[in-house]
Amino acid sequence: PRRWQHTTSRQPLSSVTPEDIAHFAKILPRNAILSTLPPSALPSSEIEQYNNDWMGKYHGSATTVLRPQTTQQVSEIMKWCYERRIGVVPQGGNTGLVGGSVPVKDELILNLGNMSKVRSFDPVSGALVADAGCILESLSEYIAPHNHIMPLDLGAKGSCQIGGNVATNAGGLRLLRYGSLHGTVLGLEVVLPDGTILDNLTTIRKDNTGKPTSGYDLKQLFIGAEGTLGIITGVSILTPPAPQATNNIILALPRFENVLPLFKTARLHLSEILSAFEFIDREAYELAVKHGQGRALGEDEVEGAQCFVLLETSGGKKEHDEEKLTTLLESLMDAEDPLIITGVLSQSPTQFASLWRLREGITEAVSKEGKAYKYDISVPLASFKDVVDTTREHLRKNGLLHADAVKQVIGYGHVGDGNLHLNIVAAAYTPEIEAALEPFVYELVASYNGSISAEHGLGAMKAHAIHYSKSDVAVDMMKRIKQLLDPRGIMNPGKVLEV
Ligand code: FAD
Ligand code: 2HG
Ligand code: ZN
Repeated sequence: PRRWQHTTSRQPLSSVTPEDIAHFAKILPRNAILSTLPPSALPSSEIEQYNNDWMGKYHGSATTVLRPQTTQQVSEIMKWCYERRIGVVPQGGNTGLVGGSVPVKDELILNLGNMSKVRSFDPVSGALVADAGCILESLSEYIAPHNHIMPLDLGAKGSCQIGGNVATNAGGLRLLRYGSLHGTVLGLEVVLPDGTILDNLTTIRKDNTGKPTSGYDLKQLFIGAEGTLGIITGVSILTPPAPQATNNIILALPRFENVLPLFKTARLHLSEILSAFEFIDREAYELAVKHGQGRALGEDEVEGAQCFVLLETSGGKKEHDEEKLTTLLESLMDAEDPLIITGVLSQSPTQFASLWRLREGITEAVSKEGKAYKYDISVPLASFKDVVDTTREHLRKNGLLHADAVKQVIGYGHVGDGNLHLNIVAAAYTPEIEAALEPFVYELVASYNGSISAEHGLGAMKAHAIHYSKSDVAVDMMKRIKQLLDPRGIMNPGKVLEV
């Protein structure tokens, strides 16, 4: 992986010193300061988990991790770091997949894990206000008795935090139905790099359309900023009522070309109850099964299948939804040239979860198989397969497609959002594989007028490649916003933009 160097024209950033630790001890209780520096002088193994990312691809060398409990404490920490020009990496659940949540050098890690209180929930409007460090799944559990669900869901739900979700503008499995966080986030509380608290929560709560009555919609700047503009400490989000009935079905397709007509047909038949439409290619499916993610379909059911689609419906009435699904299935099977080989409908909550696991569990299966190069791209749906095949062929031509280098090239993703997850599963991260993949993949995506960063963010991985997705004017404007909000460049340096 690329090591980023601080090469800005700004003054260099400072390393944390024992004097800084003495100052932090005035703000935080002792157990909220983890440091290899005196006086605690912990062994570096104690902070290893904070310095390394989920994939084991990006490694920081921070000496110090702070775990504040209140917004006021975050503000005091930032005031000090601003004065001292100490780089700060906000860290949520550390499940990010682009190296954004760990330092590039020895920046201080500000971990939000101790800020995990729900502040309020209005069961009538569904507005939930929570500390940024609340785990996504805990929030789902908190609102479930009120018959509400979180508007987003992702495989990392057991570890990722709502603040991290907002900071990355996470998409996930429900975007097709509930839209992006740019629409569902009502307001944010953010600590700016100099310690100023921007409280956008209270005002917006009074106007739960989420739009400010006048002026700039400032919260939008922090959604997807990946911690480069400030630290999100509180989130107000609109949670939809829980659907009264959910079903899911996995469909085996004889050929990739059927995915698009299938999507059109499913939308036509299911209209408002279609809540997810996820693509899994054959190799991704096999990998999920191999690593025990969900229940495999029968041998005869997958025979001749080139890919799979996981489809979910969420509606108001079980019988009504089942009828629609059955009619869809019948029309798919009855056609002269059927779009699907078979469809397996879940019959119980356990089967429902197991079918979802086949899709949600791919990332975990990949990490059990090897080290993954992940490209989270937007390209026209019709080109999903071409992108995967072309990349595989390119690696083959470079002599890298064998058990000791690249084991597999797989594709899966969110069809409804045109978002393909291209994963190259390697035996190890090596400079040769990275050189073969980059900029190759970025140029391939550009040739389809796609985006190199659909939902995971740019982080450290793609800061240098932002030009593939954004115009010079847009990048320049981003740099100016960064300069305005973070003039000393202390917020998550080296991420998103190379400044
Ligand atoms: P972290 O990984 O800790 O941080 C991510 C970025 O946000 C970093 O740049 C960090 O500095 C910044 N950040 C974190 N908290 C804050 C804060 N409070 N204030 C300011 N900045 C902050 N992503 C998707 O979009 N869709 C998916 O379907 C999806 N599925 C996943 C499945 C698995 C198994 C895994 C491991 C990851 C998946 N991801 C997915 C990626 C990841 O889970 C998301 O990006 C998630 O939103 C990150 O949340 P986090 O709390 O772990 O943030
Ligand atoms: C998903 O949709 C996630 O499963 C993770 O966004 C994708 O691991 C990946 O590449
Ligand atoms: Zn995804």
